[in-house]
Amino acid sequence: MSPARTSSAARHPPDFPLLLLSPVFPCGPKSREWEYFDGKCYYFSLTRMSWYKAKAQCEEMRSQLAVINSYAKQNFVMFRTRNERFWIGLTDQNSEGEWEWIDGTDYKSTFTFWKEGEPNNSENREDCAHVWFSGEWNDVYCTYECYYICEKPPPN
Ligand SMILES: [Ca+2]
Ligand SMILES: [Ca+2]
Repeated sequence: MSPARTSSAARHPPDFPLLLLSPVFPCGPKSREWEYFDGKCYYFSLTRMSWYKAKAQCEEMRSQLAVINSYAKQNFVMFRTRNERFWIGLTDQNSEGEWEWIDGTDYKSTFTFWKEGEPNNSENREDCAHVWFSGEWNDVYCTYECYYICEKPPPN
């Protein structure tokens, strides 16, 4: 090892404690399950449940089901869901065919990434949306058991 590498200044740079704060771990240094992307923190569940339970689970963690409102976010999600089904915060259960984002984001003027032929409201009972193969979206019945994605702002 070079002398520079072993100097005490190199091992203990004076600003080291500061680096542990938000710039390096914006979702919190003790929150390994929350992943940072573009101003928000995301949780990818390891268990499957209905859309309703997933929604409640996110709320219990002071978050909400994810709202995918850009291609960049879609891309981020796609690489972490690995072709598995994950619920997102999109539903048409209030009015058939009228899709609504859980946070009030306007559906009609916002990015979508439906699989071709979806949403198809199969058997007239598919009112909740999940990501699937290649991250594309599909509607399925809301009691289906999926993994889920929660999102929240970074802690202060
Ligand atoms: Ca529907
Ligand atoms: Ca469908």
